[in-house]
Amino acid sequence: WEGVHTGTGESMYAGRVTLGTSSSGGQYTMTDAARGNHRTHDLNGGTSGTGTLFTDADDVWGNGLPSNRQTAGVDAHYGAALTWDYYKNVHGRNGIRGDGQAPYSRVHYGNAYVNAFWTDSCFCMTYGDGAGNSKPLTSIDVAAHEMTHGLTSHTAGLRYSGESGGLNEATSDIFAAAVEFKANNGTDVGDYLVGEKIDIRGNGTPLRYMDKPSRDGNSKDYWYSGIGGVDVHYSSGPANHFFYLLSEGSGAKTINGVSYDSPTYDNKPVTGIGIAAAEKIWFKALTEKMTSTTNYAGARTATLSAAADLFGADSVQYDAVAHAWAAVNVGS
Ligand code: ASN
Ligand code: ZN
Repeated sequence: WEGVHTGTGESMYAGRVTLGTSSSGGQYTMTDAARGNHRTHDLNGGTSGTGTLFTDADDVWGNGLPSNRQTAGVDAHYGAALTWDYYKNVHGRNGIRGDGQAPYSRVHYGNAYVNAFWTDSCFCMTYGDGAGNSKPLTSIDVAAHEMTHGLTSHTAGLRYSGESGGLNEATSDIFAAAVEFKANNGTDVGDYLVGEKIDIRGNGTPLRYMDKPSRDGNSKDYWYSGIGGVDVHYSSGPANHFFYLLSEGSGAKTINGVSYDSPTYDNKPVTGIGIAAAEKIWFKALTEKMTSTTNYAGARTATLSAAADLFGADSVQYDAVAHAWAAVNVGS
């Protein structure tokens, strides 16, 4: 009776989903054998250790409500699966470490904890339940953001401070958006917003906006000398803005029902090349060109080099990379 199974989950953020599960010892476990044995654990309010692996008698998990302990597990497990599939199917990468092994996920961290995070030392992602207005921190884009910190750590290794820290954060936001577009499962269509479903401020606004990062009140739209001194979640702004412009171009646009209006530093328009080309360029730059100390100027060089490798130095994609960086005041 041991084996690989497909369970059913009632998630909080994506409706009814299928889950990779396993059976052992007469019960099902949240162990995704088809995706590097990604496991989801219940920390049950703890703040350290592995907690307990979620188990279930009938392979039907959660009920869509946070009061059911399994529900947060369903969303975390599903978000990790989508992210695994994204890196495999879009970029040909077998796991964020490239070795076929998945990290594991921990939910119900602490008491009313309003954050989620990646930890290198446990090779794991951790999610809080939120507090007050904010909902559990287990939406698809948040899961993809955290798991991508693991990819960055095992590739470029962008140091988490200064300009490289902003690029590290932007990388997580960029692939969070890319995973969401790829998931496009009806309840979670793609957008260039980060954490919109968590409702962390209780007024329906997302954590971050990629078309014009300053919409959050803190993030920077454009590079400037000294940007390395601000919080990495704000110095990520120019790179998020670059990725939006490279994908979609400047000006007003509505995508999947969400309205954007992306400005440029020099007020010159930028024409986008589509997210499918843009995500290939960022991935190649991250995994083959950037290092732990790459700054904004280095990210420009890395993405230009990646675009030249992928599309040629005389391609529209290469020119668009140069134009999108100029539009966020990097290079000329
Ligand atoms: N949720 C945050 C992040 O992944 C946690 C942190 O500040 N590192 O960026
Ligand atoms: Zn982050």
